[in-house]
Parts: sequence; C-alpha cells; structure tokens
Amino acid sequence: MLIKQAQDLTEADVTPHSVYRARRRFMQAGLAAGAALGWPWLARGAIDLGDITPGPYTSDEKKTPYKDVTTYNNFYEFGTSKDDPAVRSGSLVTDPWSVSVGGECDRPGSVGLEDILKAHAMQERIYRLRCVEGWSMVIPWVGFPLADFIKRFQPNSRAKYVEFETLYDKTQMPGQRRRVLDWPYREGLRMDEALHPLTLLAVGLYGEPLPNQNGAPIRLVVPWKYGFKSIKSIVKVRFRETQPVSSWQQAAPSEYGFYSNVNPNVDHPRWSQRR
Ligand SMILES: Nc1nc2c(c(=O)[nH]1)N[C@H]1C(S)=C(S)[C@@H](COP(=O)(O)O)O[C@H]1N2
Ligand SMILES: [Mo]
Repeated sequence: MLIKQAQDLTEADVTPHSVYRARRRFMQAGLAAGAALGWPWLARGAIDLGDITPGPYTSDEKKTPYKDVTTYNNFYEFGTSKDDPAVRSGSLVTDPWSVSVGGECDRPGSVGLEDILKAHAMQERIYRLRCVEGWSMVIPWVGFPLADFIKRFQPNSRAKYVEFETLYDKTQMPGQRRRVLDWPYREGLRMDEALHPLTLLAVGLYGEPLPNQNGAPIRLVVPWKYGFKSIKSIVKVRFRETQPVSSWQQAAPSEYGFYSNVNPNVDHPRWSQRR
C-alpha cells in the first residue's frame, strides 16, 4: 500500500475544502440520477456527515469508480455473490442505529450514530482495500480514527484485544438464514492494531454516507490488512483480555489466521499473493 503522510503532500494532492463541498453537491445531484438508473440505495435519505476535511494519510493511486465500489462487494449477510449486496441490502435499517461498547473498560455504554457523528470530526482518507481473493479497490473513505472512539470508553489494563460484531437479524439480513458463517459476523484486532492511527471507523465514501452494501452505517477499515478484517454494520465492540475468534478464522482456520496480512512472499494456501 502506498501511504503518504501530510507533510509529503503537495498542494495538488490535497483537495481544497471548498472544492470538496462543491463535489458533495454534485454527488447529491447524482442521487436523483442514481434512482432513475435503478440504483435504489442512491435514492435513500441520507444522514449528514457534516464537514469533511482531508485526513493526515492518503494515497495518490487512481480511485476505483463509485459504481464499482458499490456494486462489487463482499457482505455475506446479503448473499455470497459479489453482486448480491447491492441488490439485496435494501432491507437493512440503519436509522436509528447504536453501537454498544463493553468488556474490559471503565466506561461501558451504548452510543447512537448521531452522537458518534457529533463527537468526531470527519476526515477523508483514500485507502486501498485488498481482498484475500485477489481483488482490490482504492476508496475515498469518510471516517475517523478508531483510537479516538476507543479512548472514550477507557479500556483498562486487561484490554488486550478488541472484538467487533455485525448486526444479527435474519429479517434484515436474509443471508443469515443460511449457515455459511457462524453469525453474527465477528472480527478482532489486537489493541495496538486497533489504536494504530491508520485504523479507521468509516461512515461514508466518496463524500456520502455509506451505502448499505458497503457496511452502513458504520464499519471498520484496516488498510494494511485484508478486506476481511474490515467488518461492516457494527453494533457491538468489546474489549477482551483473550484473543477473539474471527468469523473467517472459525470458518477456515487453515486459510485465515488472526494475524493474516497482505504478504506477497507468503502464498495463500490456494493461490499466490505475489501481485
Ligand atoms: N459483516 C460483514 N463484514 C464484512 C464482510 C462480510 O461478509 N460481512 N466481508 C469482508 C470482506 S471479505 C471484504 S473483502 C470487505 C469488502 O468491503 P467492500 O464491499 O466495502 O469493498 O468487507 C469485509 N467485511
Ligand atoms: Mo475479502
């Protein structure tokens, strides 16, 4: 992954804020067009993400077009094909939404999405998300550091890992009727990975709230990890002393370890990772 730090960026690399606002208005105009084109998620009323400023890390790789980012997805709660989530995730209700935080911390509690958006300044960060299957995308995410979120709940000295859970509701997520994974979808990070400044809680992409198929209303983006670490539609965060078991690790322990990473020198059991 190519990561630039703010001090390496030239003027041209950073989108001026006024331009950003204008682009958001343009996207808004696109919403109506999207509805006409039969992309129903584009027509839905959207929460306001407020001002978005360029984050301290970004990439100058060519961005993957919005249409590809939102129509080629992995989200098994809506089916196992890449085109299922865009077609079938309309049943997910993301408003109201709250995230409950507990486990090894001094201030456990439940926090609503509106409060999360108010408490954190939104940044745009262009990150590449890489899937273990070999495909990858460069996406302009909107979000804020997971570390800032975590600190509010004051994890204690026993908190060595953070576990995340996706919503579990078969009526909203029809893919959960089939036992392709042990639901709800779960992921985990070691505390230092969770607190790393690159680890993002994302609430939007391309300046707009996340479409359902991309993990609305709030999902993880761990850019140096495979996509599978980037759990979607999070309802639960839990600080733990012991290492959590992620859904993919449980489903296929020989293929996905807890610390699986993108390493071109280590082949996946079934394919090369050289490129
Ligand atoms: N809840 C949930 N989160 C998930 C998945 C999933 O099936 N369910 N798939 C993961 C995988 S394998 C990938 S590659 C990324 C894809 O994210 P994207 O669709 O926004 O590109 O989401 C990850 N997060
Ligand atoms: Mo993936």
